[in-house]
Amino acid sequence: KGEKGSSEDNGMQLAVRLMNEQLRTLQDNFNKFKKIFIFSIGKEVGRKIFVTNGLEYDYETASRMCSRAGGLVASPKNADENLALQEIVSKHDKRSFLGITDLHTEGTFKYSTGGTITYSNWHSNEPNNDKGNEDCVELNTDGKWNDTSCTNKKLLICEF
Ligand code: 289
Ligand code: CA
Repeated sequence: KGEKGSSEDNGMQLAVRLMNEQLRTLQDNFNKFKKIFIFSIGKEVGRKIFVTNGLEYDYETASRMCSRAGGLVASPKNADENLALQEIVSKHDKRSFLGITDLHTEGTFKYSTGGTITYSNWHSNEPNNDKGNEDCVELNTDGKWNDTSCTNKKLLICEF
């Protein structure tokens, strides 16, 4: 190998340097886009991102819209996630559905993905299955949960 290296080596080095520059530009743009996105319509908690479109739908429609977008109706698994969702519902001053129902077995609340819930933040005296017709769960602006009718329209929040 000569001191200067072959022109093929030099070409390769240049190509790698250009690709690294392009990668850095892409990463910078992506990070900026993510910040703007989360600032305007979402919240990031750990590896989850919660996003709303600001509109209200019944549970079935909400579920379909989130899954069509590649996500799920938001389901807080701990107090930090619940707080992030509370901040979204407070900002919009609209209660949201959670991806939790007892549609399968009355009184046993499960995630839309299956499995009994491992975290909850029920309001006192809830869930009460009022009028025998409350199989979905809404998140109030105080962060507390209430079981409610799935045909009500609530703020759409998906998680990704
Ligand atoms: O239709 C009844 C609901 O709007 C809610 O009314 C009261 O806040 C409580 O009885 C709740 O449990 C109930 O879901
Ligand atoms: Ca209730």
